Order: sequence, then structure tokens, then C-alpha cells
Amino acid sequence: MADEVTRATGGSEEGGRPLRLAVIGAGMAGILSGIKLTEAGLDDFTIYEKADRLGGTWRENTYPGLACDVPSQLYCYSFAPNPDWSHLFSPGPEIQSYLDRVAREYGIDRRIRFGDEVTCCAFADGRWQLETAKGHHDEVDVVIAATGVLHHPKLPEIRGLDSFEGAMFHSARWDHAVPLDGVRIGVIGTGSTAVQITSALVERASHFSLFQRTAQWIMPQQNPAYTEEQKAEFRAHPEQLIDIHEKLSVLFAGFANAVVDADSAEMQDIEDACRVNLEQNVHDPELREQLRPDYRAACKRLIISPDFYEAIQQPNAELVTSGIERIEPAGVRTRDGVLHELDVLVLATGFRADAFMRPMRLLGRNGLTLDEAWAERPNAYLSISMPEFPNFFMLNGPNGPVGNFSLIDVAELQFGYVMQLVDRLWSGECREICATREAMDSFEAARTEAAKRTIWTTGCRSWYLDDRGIPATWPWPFTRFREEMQAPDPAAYDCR
Ligand code: N01
Repeated sequence: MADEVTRATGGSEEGGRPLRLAVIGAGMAGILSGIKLTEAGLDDFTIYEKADRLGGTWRENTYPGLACDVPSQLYCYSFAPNPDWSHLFSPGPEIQSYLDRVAREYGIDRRIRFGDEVTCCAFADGRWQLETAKGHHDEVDVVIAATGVLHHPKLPEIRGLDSFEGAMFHSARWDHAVPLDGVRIGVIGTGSTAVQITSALVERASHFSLFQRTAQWIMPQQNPAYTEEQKAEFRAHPEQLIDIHEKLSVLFAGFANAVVDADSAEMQDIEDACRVNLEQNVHDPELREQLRPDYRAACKRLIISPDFYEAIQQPNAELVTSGIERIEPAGVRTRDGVLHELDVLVLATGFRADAFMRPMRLLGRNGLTLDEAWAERPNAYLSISMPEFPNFFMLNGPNGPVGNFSLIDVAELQFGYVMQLVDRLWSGECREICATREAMDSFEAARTEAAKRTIWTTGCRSWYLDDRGIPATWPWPFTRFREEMQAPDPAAYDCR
């Protein structure tokens, strides 16, 4: 994949008119952008980061048990393999350290303006005018929005939420000052986050209550540690890591292909594995039925865990399924009248997935606002470009592949594509470039139609689904995404 990016930027070396760029966000995709822009010779850029540290989701999420459910050898830049991952699926802090290290090694940390949020981007006279929260102004030719997918915590609408007298926080706002050992902990939610927290905290809590609104299928997956010998071997032969990355990429593409075809044999295999996991590893028949979802596996984002069932069966753990009536000062009152007394209440209730790029104000040609452009819902041609927002490109934007893929793979492919658009600006071929309305509309129509065949529409509630019940994700095989990202279709772009 590194080659693809290099190829995509090939030809940029000669350059043309000088371009100044802004990258918004110093998470995984923003760091990638900085590295690749520098390599391409486009050195006049600033990365804007609202926080005082880089890392995006890996900075924001620090909950106990945090790990990525994409294998670490895949969840890293293709050009910066890491021989030192501790596990097949390494913990969150290791991923944060990896991003810190890569940014430092490539000199990208010095290019980040920390603690200054971009509040407004307005297109005027062929350039983007940026304003930041600290009153800084910048004028650039190109904006790359690497603002992330899931970072606006969604708090549950439950009566009495603020009346709780113990410690309460969202999973992405973990309060590390709160003691967890030997106390009564409650977690609301059963998504990927809650499952990881459960596995990590049951053994520390005196009593652990998991408030489940909807049961989840769990894909069993062991998480072995890499031995010191293996790491030494990787260090001595880094080419092995490239090979592993490629093989994992193919494996995950296979998974991705399965979920976009609800009737595929591969999808059936995934469902079978989840069902066997439940049947074999949950021993109490009543608990097993409480944990059995009434929808198909992978309809919601599939959860991967080696030990969730083991944790929830511990004597001090309780799965609460009676539904939450309200929160009271002492704990959670369920609809059966029981008060579950707690010291700590964690809201693992997910994120506002439709809040792309907000609350930044974005104004395209003729003052068109993002809110107007996205009045119905967020969308973008191939998840990258929007009509009337020239020279503005998104990484991991709306409708891109998000389901159990490596978002690093996705961002690398997208960046290679974006660089080809930037090349056309750099060479002077055009001064403004963005997707045409026709390209956007026909992409949207095809995407909506294809979405109907995916596993995500087979009858469940999930953050993938938009207000129409259409999954806001890439509905085709990953191979198609790869192909689309090889080169922009010139007919799809308004280049002037
Ligand atoms: O959030 P979610 P998440 N009362 O939206 C429940 C990525 N991620 O933070 O299913 C009661 O999946 C809600 O219930 P229901 C990954 O992409 C990755 O866990 O809607 N319950 C659900 O159980 C993931 O998909 C990793 O009925 C309420 C839960 O809260 C995404 O982030 C790790 C409620 C929300 O689940 C989001 O995961 C963590 C209410 N009022 C996250 N409101 C890995 O890489 C909501 N819920 C491993």
C-alpha cells in the first residue's frame, strides 16, 4: 500500500504553483497526511489540533481494557511497521505511544498547532479562510479534514441522570481519579466499549452490573502476546511485518466482503462462530438466553472478545436486562422496581456518528454552509469530496468503510486518492476542484441501493443506520473501495 501512496503522489515532485495546506485533526489520519505531504514535497502546511496531544480516538479513549479489535500488525501505517506490539490486539496506550513515536520520527509533531480548534473554514476568492478558537487566522489553498468519526459522546436520555451521587462519566471521558478496586461499578451499554470495560473491571469491582438494552453477538478471538523471540525476529527481518500486514489486509477484506452480502456463505460462517461461542461458553441456560440476540450476527458492529462471556459469568458480575426506569442518587432503578446501588456509573453509550466535522462552521462557494449541504444527512462523493466545497477533502468522511476495517488502511488509500486531486491543483491544471453534483447524486443513489443487501439492514438498531434506516457506511466489497481509490474519475470532478 505504501507503493500505492507513493505512486499516487508521483509526479508531484515537479510541482507547479505553490500551495499552502491545512490539515484539521492530529489523529491517525492527520499524522498520515503530514507525513505524506512532506514526502510529496508539499511542505507548506499546518496541522490544527484542538487538544494538547495528538492521537485522536486513542487520546480520547483511556478506559480500562481499551484495545483495538483490528490486529496491531494491520492497525499501523503500512510504511511504519512496528516489531514491538505486545499482543495480536494490543492495548490502547500502546497504539497511542506508536502514534506519538511515528509523529516524532517523521517530524510531524513539530508541524502541529496544539490546543487550537478550527472554528470556521470559509471559501472566498479561491482560498480557504480559517479561524481558530484562539483567534488565529490562516489562509490556505487546500484543507484536509481528518477530524475523525466517533468523538462526540452520546449521553443517554435517562430520567434522573444528573441526580446520581457517585462518580459518573462517559466511557470516552474516563475519570482516572475515581477508585475502581473493591467498589460497586455499573456500566450502561453493551457495545464494543462496554464489552472491553466489562472484561477489564469485573475482577476489580466488588460488584459489577452490566445494564443491557440489547444483547450482542460476540465473535471469539484469542489475543496471544508476542514473545520476545518473535519481536527479535521481527526486528531482524522487518520484511516479515510487511508480509503479515498484507496477509491480514486480505483476511480483513474477506470479512468486509462478507458483511456487505447478508446471504454469503462467509457471513453464515461468522454467524455460526458467534452462535457456537454462546452455546459453548455460557453455561447457565437462563443467562445464555438473556445474552442471545434476536437479530443476525454483525447486524450491529460485530464485537470481538476473548473473554467477555467469562467475565460476565463471574460470581460478582450481574447482567441486568430489566430495562432502566431512572437514575437515582444511589444507583440505577430498573423497571422491575429493583434499585442497583452503585459507587461508579459508566455511560458506555456510544457516540454521535452523524456529527462529522461539527461544531466547526464550514462555508463553501457562495456561502453555502455545511448545515445546508447536509440538511438531510452527511454525505460526500466517495466519502472524500463535496460539491461546492472545492479543494476541501475528507479522510474517513461520511459513508466510508468503517465496519471492522482498519481505518488506517482506509485513510492511506484515501490519501493516495486525495493527493491525485491535489496534484491537479499543484500542477496548475485547475485552481478549484470538487465532486460534481451529478457524481455525488449518482454515488449516493448507488450506495443507498447497495446498502439494502448488507447485513446491517437485517433488523437491528445500530449507529451505522441513518434516519432512514440506511447504513451510512461503504456497502460494497473492500476490493471495490481499493479500486475506486486508485485514481479519481475525471468526469466526476468539476475542475476549473
Ligand atoms: O458504542 P455503541 P461503543 N439506555 O454505539 C447502549 C468503535 N469502538 O462506544 O444496542 C440503555 O456501539 C446501546 O444499546 P442498544 C466501534 O466502531 C471500537 O461501544 O442501542 N442503553 C449500546 O449497547 C464501535 O462500534 C473498539 O440497545 C443505551 C451502547 O449503549 C464504536 O466505537 C472499542 C442507551 C452503545 O454502543 C462505538 O462503540 C470501542 C440508553 N439510553 C469502540 N443509549 C475496538 O476497536 C445507548 N445505549 C475494540
